[in-house]
Amino acid sequence: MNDALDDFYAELRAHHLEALWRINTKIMPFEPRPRAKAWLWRYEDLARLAELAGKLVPIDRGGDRRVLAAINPGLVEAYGDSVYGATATLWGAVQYLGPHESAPGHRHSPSALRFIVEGSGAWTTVDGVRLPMAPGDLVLTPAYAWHDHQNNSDEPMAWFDGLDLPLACYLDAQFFEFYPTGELQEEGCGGSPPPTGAQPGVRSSLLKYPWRDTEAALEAGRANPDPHDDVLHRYTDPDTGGPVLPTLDANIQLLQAGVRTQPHRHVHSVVYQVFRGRGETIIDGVRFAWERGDMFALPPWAAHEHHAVDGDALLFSITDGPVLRALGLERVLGLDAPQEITGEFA
Ligand code: 1HN
Repeated sequence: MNDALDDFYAELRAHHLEALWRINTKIMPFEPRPRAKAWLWRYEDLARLAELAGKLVPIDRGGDRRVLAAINPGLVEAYGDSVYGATATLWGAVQYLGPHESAPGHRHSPSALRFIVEGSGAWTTVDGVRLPMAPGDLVLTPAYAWHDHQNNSDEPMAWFDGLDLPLACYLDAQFFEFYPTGELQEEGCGGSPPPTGAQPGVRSSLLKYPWRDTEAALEAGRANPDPHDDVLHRYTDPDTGGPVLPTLDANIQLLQAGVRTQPHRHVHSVVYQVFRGRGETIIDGVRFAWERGDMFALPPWAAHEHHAVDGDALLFSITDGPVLRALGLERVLGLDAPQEITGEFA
């Protein structure tokens, strides 16, 4: 009898089939069991290693970007070296340009944004529009927009890069082109139509969200805090009210001194970068202490709550919320009681 069953399973395998009852709890758990782990990358390490990369690795003409990407160790455990992301869908990285360095033009199907934590004197050019970058600014490089970066100052410059690249990789939907000259765009050169047949989504008419406006929105938001996120400002496309990029939401939240947010869970994953201040986020019972410039990843469905330590703190973040909502896969659940702390991230 068992021989017959073993033979049957072997024959299934030989025909490249599998029986649902052998895999159902793996592929259909009662709730998400993400392979990505909650993780934190310290700015101390990011800044030091980015600077070292600046010394060791020149940016070749026609080459690419000096970017150090967050690689989630839980994804590596599950999938080996075929997945590169801070979460299964989100790329988070630090990009570094030395004094008077530039990163040449290119464009691609994944959508990207930059958030500046520190430094000034550099700009990103998007379809010929020069966008100076200063702390607190958010700059978009939508799908198929030509973009290059230039640092004309005597100081190095580093910023956070967020992309939907892991998702695009999973969907095998990456297209990439070098700028035709292989160099920087001329200011005012304009964009180009997307490659034949490409169907990029809605592009926000606003490509830069300056800190001044964001700060004003946050100050106004103090009057209307959210129990789970305190003062949350979602960056939006001014024409549609929708997300800044078809696949990505960008948010910044002010954690007011003395406020402890209530825990909640959601299916969208998040990559945070600390813009200002210090604080703690409890994720599934583990305490993550953070300070300026640190980057941390929140996997799908992880319980989390935040609080600032020593005054106000500001967290910038990206999420794949627009994807989850478009697919009908989002779920958001508030939790009643603060989490019990069971460990420290070290
Ligand atoms: C990219 O185009 C940039 O333009 C940064 O600054 C990071 C990571 C993967 C693929 C493209 C940039 C990137 C990227």
